[in-house]
Amino acid sequence: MLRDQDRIFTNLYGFHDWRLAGARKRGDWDNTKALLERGREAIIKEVQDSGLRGRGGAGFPTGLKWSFMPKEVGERPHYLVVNADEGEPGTCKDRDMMRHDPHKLIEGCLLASFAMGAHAAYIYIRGEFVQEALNLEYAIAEAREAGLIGPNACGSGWDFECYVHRGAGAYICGEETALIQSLEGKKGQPRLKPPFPAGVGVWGCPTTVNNVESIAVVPTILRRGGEWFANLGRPKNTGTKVFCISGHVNNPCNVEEEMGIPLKELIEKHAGGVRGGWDNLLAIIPGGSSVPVLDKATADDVLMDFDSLRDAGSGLGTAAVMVMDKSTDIVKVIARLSRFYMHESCGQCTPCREGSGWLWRVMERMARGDATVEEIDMLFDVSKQIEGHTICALGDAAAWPVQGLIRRFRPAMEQKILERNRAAAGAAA
Ligand code: L3W
Ligand code: SF4
Repeated sequence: MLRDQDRIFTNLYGFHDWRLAGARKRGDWDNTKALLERGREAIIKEVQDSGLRGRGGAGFPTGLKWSFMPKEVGERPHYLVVNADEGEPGTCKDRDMMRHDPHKLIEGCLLASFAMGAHAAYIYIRGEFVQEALNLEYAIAEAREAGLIGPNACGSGWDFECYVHRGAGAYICGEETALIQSLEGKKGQPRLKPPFPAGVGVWGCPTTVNNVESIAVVPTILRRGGEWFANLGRPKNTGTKVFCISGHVNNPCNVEEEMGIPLKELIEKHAGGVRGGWDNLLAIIPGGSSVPVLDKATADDVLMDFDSLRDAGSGLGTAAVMVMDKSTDIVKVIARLSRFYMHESCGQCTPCREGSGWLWRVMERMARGDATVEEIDMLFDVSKQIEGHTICALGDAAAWPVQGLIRRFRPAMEQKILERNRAAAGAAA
């Protein structure tokens, strides 16, 4: 279990003042100038040494991503974009960080931007996060007033501005290329990669898009050292992580823990356990709605990190842990998720546009038992035709929950079909 002294987001629960005075008492903005004076390469190396992997879902190494930015700033300015469009169902960690710890994010923006040669950072925030956007704007104004950002930020000689841009409620704008389009004032639709944003990003300029948590942990990593972070968690899955635990638990919460904590321990220590006890557990979605569901047997000993969950047939995703006890109709749950992805598909690619709607319609029938057992295999086959055949990961995200359901809970689907057939036969008799 994570020791209190290794927690980064000590203000996560909002007990203390999130404004500059409170943030400073917690160590934020403490001699940031000295961190900047280490130089661009040294900052990137420290983040690489920490083993930090992106906290938005894909787990791509953050320091490596930064290293893709051109070393020299030529005619095209460099930009940092913070993906604060937190829309993944079950996920509410970035919201808490921006609400209760905005200065960690702003200081992280300065350090990351400097390391990548960017004089401006855009925080693209989900439109529904009204209070968080207000807190961020307030904190940015405080930082500017104190000379921490703006011209000659922290007395370092580096000019840096930070802007908040509010989204308008589309899940797909959390995909990095759609986010860039939206930031530019265009329709928020993903585009093919490559080119990656490090080559062609905002207004065609070199850009790095990072999740809120990935940037907010950077000041602490630089102060305490990449080695400190790398010693937490497990190899290739280092550091602390904020988990969002919701559903059928006694105490739903956001909690920062060590990467690689056993799932069962996470739920029992921090969320008061599963309603009715661990044996009453039916299923868990461990990383936001885009990753496949786990059954209890797998959840019993799986560790909460990128590689362990991948090996278990799921993923860490955004680390949003959704717990379902035995009262849950799991087929109905996945049908509801299918509706979500169908609704949020931007419609550019045929497999996603047509396939997500098709999955939803068949899943609705499955939830009613109004299907044949053979259609379960067909459903799986069609989901495979969507996976990997689209411009962005939303197509995969629509396919994976359905595949997870069929892999782990096929008997529940067959049971519904049999029951409906039996009821129909009884009515006809
Ligand atoms: C330069 C290369 N850059 C990869 C960069 C790339 C991106 C990052 C990861 O999807 C996942 C998705 C959702 N040169 C590069 C390179 N990059 N190769 O690395 O890229 P990628 O394509 O693996 O993932 P992605 O498109 O960023 C994100 C999953 O997250 N998700 C949901 C997300 C929702 C939220 C939210 O609400 N906050 O994050 C949940 O699992 O399914 O798999 O930056 O440019 N050769
Ligand atoms: Fe749009 Fe879906 Fe294609 Fe992504 S996969 S670009 S959401 S149609």
